[in-house]
Amino acid sequence: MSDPELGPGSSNDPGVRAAAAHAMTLIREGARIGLGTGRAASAFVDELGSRVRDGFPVSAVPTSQATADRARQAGIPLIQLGDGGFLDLTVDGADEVAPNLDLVKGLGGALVRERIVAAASARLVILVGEEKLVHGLGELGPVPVEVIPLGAWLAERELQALQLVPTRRMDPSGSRPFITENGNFTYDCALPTPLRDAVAALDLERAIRAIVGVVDTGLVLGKADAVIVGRSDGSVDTLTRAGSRPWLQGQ
Ligand code: A5P
Repeated sequence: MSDPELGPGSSNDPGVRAAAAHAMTLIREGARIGLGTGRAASAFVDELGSRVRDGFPVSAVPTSQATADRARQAGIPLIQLGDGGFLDLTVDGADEVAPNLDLVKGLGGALVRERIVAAASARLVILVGEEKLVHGLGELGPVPVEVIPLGAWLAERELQALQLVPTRRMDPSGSRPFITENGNFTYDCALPTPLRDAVAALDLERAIRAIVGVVDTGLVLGKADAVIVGRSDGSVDTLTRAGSRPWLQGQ
């Protein structure tokens, strides 16, 4: 997992900070908010916390223990998913953003909870630095896949049969598998080539989900309503689904 405090894309990166500050303009008093996991989501938690400490009323559902801890420290009131119905929005990060706002998520290890909380939200807003914008998903890194440990051997073979190169993620010690907060393994699956378009992404997502023992994939398709892209000079762009660009075709 990435260190949330260091390096490009960290929660202290100026671009990520700018995107997080801009996301605050979307938050209304009394909002019920899903809080993602990772460096960009942490930057947003910090921004939100500072407003809450000034008396701004919100409540939030975290997508991981790390985010819950950070939100509590920041003074943000936490609620259970389902308390009071749907959330107004979820704010999260992503590992890659395709031209139509399809995403790869999960390098931070919380993809299942992130998907559940996003599904219980009226809107999903993603915060990234511009280095995460790609022409085709899989361009920068692997697609994470969460797998029930009992099914791991079988799932690994099936992932290979889809021409993926799955690597079981290890914990920071390097000697034991990384275990998600749901008690599962994660396979980081390298793609032979980036996905050409939204149809290829959907086909791959369906094929992976059809494997016995797979809980979820990091392909988050057709879900993001807006992506706020932060740049190191502090400027931001907001991309919306309506303004999406073509994928790899015609490049
Ligand atoms: C966590 O499981 C992930 O989905 C993160 O949202 C994603 O990895 C982006 O993380 P960063 O904001 O740390 O790059």
